[in-house]
Amino acid sequence: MRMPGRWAAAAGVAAGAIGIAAGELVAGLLSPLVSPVTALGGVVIDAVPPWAKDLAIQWFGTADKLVLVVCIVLVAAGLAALAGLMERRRAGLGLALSAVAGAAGLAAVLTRAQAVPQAAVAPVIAAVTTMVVLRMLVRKLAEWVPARPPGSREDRQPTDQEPAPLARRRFLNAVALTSLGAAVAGAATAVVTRAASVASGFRGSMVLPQPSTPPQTVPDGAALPIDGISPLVTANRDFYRIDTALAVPAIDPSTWKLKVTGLVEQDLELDFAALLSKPMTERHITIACVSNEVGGDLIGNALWLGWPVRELLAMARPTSAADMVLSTSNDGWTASTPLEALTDGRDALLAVGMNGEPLPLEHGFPVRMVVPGLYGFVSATKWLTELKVTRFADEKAYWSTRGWSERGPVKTQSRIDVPRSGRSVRAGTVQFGGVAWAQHRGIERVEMRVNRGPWQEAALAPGISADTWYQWQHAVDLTPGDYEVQVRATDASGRPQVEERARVAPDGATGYHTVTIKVT
Ligand SMILES: Nc1nc2c(c(=O)[nH]1)N[C@H]1C(S)=C(S)[C@@H](COP(=O)(O)O)O[C@H]1N2
Ligand SMILES: [Mo]
Repeated sequence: MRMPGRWAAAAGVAAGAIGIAAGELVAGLLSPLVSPVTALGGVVIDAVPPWAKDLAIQWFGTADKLVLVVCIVLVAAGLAALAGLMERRRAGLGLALSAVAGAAGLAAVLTRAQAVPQAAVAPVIAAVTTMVVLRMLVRKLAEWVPARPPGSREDRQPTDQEPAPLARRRFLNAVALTSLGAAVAGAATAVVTRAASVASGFRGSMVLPQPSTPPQTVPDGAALPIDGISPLVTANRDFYRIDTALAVPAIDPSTWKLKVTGLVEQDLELDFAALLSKPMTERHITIACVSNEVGGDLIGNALWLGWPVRELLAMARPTSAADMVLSTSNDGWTASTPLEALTDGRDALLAVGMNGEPLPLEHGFPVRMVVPGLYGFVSATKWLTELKVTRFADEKAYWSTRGWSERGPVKTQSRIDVPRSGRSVRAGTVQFGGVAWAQHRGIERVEMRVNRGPWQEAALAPGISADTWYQWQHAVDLTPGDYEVQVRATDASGRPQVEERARVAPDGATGYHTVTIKVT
């Protein structure tokens, strides 16, 4: 690319950067839950085909959002550079592209679940700022390097008579100032959104109520002393995170409300103070993602504090036609949970606490659902705002409209945590260990086999309850060589884990976790 072209592209990027930064700053002040960038990202997330979600999780794990943000930045930079080039070619062309991008941002912002009318201001500010700055920069560039006159093949180079050095300096200064302005606006946005979440959150100062139904005691021996085995209870900072929220919803608990609607005799509305005053139950419950591959780590066990959903539903009194509860989050995500799983006496909770702390923002603050025995995509709604009592025949949840099943009972699974696959270990007695789960049914037996030999029963640690995972261990004497080791579990109703391999879509993976190790 010739030099003036490069500078036109740079002018476009600088103009786009300051425009986007200005838009994000205005959004941070006016509509903290929805900004042009997060709204466009949300549209992309909702629009990508279901297999792409799996691929993203497979390739990037829980860093998939970071990757998306990087992609958005790259696309925005590319478009901005293009706008710069177009504007240099013909005044107005680059402005038109900026206006189209702004209109896309406006449409995205207004169609998000968190949309508020004032959210429309940010994309307008972004587009107008970009256009004004772009025009100004391209005009300064033309003063330095006049665009080619019609019919000529080359940009005209400055001649001795023209005050090129001065014009050049003016243009470069303008680009530098614009970039500085973008950086300042970006930093201000970070401060403003931070302040908003701190102000709205007051999560830090929140005191959790005491449970009137305290947790089951963890039986002796439930946590095995094996190096590298998954801890029996997963620390909050290590807990897997899966959701469609590009920006974590920062919800002010003092304005939070939960609505109960649909096929009920009594519509209800509950605020946070009312929820906290209810008799709380505290329970260890293991939750897992349907996208968890065999041997994967999209699963965790935490101590959840909450009010049983069945108590709330009992007040609303579902009609006999209902068979499902569609839960909705602040950001418009939905899950379809069988009504029965919420009323059959299991500890399905409106959770406010996780491992003795208020819910972390990314795990659903201030309130989420946790339902033993169901995958997260049909039960574990974070940033919960509504429970609509309805019928499977009438409503479909977020992932069910994208090729996943409507119901998601957890499949019995087991995992070898140590030794890790691919590791070398010393010949002699080799200690194997891991976890097995079949939430709400419980685990009865875990077996291991080496090189497809006979299944050997492993030592199964006592579980905290049928709703949590169990640790297991098994030691075998191995001589030097390569080994393939497999594990399988049987649930407490006597049903063995399914051997046949199935992919995660549409309702959860099956197959035996298989590791290969080298014994030296
Ligand atoms: N609001 C909202 N809640 C959600 C999701 C989501 O995308 N949005 N994802 C669900 C899925 S698929 C899973 S597996 C669990 C994960 O919960 P965690 O991130 O706290 O581990 O949250 C569920 N709740
Ligand atoms: Mo999930």
